[in-house]
Amino acid sequence: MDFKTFLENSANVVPSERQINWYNTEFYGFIHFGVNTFTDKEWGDGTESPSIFNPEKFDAEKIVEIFKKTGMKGLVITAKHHDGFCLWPSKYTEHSIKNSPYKNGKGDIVKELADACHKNNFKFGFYLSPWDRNSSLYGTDEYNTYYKNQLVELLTNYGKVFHVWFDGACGEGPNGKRQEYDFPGYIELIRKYQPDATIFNDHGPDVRWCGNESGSCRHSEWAVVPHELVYLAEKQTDGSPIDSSLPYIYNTDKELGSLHNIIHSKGLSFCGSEVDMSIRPGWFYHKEEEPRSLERLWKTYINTVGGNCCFHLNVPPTKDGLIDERDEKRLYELGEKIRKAFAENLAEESIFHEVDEDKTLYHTSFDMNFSKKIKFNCVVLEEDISKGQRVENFAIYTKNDFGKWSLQFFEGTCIGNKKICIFDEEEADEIRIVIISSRGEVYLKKPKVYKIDD
Ligand code: FUL
Repeated sequence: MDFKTFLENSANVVPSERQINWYNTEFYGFIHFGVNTFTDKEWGDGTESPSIFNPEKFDAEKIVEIFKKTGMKGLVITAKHHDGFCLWPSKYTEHSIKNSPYKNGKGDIVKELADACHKNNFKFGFYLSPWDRNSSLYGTDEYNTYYKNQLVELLTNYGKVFHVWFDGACGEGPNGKRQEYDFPGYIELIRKYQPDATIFNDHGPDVRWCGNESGSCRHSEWAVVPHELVYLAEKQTDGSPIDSSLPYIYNTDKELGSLHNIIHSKGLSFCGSEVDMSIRPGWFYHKEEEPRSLERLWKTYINTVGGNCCFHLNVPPTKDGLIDERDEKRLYELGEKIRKAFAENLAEESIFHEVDEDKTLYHTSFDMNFSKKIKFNCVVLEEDISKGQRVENFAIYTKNDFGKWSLQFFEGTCIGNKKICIFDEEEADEIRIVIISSRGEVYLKKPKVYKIDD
């Protein structure tokens, strides 16, 4: 295949409707809750007694309210973590909430949260750990049936699900064996019962892991990546100049979707990156830990939501089933900062157009004209990704005193779903966005411009 055809193919790798909806969710909460909350551990070994689980003040509505105020649009609950303890009364195991003192064994944390989400127009999702250190079936074919049965319970009894989170961890079960997970079989069930839900997994199909748990995002975070990396996703292009063997690339690599990586691929898929991180060092609640600073959370928000990813922030409830006051305060601060920063789009009335004389297939410019000079330090760029992710490099300019477009104040790679560009304050009545190079024709939405206070 010649290079031009290859570029054209890569420009036309497009997201599904559900992937576009997922991108629009942008920022959602993760809740790690279970027996570890009571044993003060990160990983339970499956021998915990259900009698320890009793979050007497658990308040799902309050959690949804706090998350909403932070600017999140949904949440994902650990319905079962590696210890195998189920936060819903699963028919298929005794290792569950039904044998706990919580509401005298009549409680169902998954239902309480799902109901609170649906009632408050908040998206609901779940995490179901494939690794189960309690099930005696783990390591045998029957475990996959057991896991699928649990999946169906969660997919059919709790209303609409927006996101299903598969943890890639695969350790030993109680009998010392490891399990071969039937991901294609699990995915089939999700497509059958919740066709709109996106599926997160290290290797796709819909959303991939960013490769770390510290909230850092690649400088160039492409959603169009080698199929070998996300082999559970639909392969949208075929063939490549070099037929490499599997897998030559991994989630933690510094570069994933750049041209020099994808050119060696056997095919390309669309699979955006989710950045999952906890507000505290641990995923589960530990009293002595402190929440991360506002600055760290804000930067992570900007770099993820504004870096062609989604931000999945974990906030673990306490033994009482409440959000720790320190976390609640930090979330409130973050929500306020986000709200204030993006409250007023200064470009609402501006005129936005492509500069015809600058346009070739792989290069173009867009101008924004304002009726008066504005002060700003943030420009938000978005590609219409329903047509594919195309922009390789761009720069943003204003004019000098002689009317020439020579003052470049920002340069970046990758736009994709959203790029939030923040820089020192500028003052201008005209802004030019130069697409230095792209993989095909560029479909840029009208940019938004803000003045963000410190
Ligand atoms: C990891 C797990 O081992 C952690 O406990 C946590 O659930 C994190 C989100 O994923 O693989």
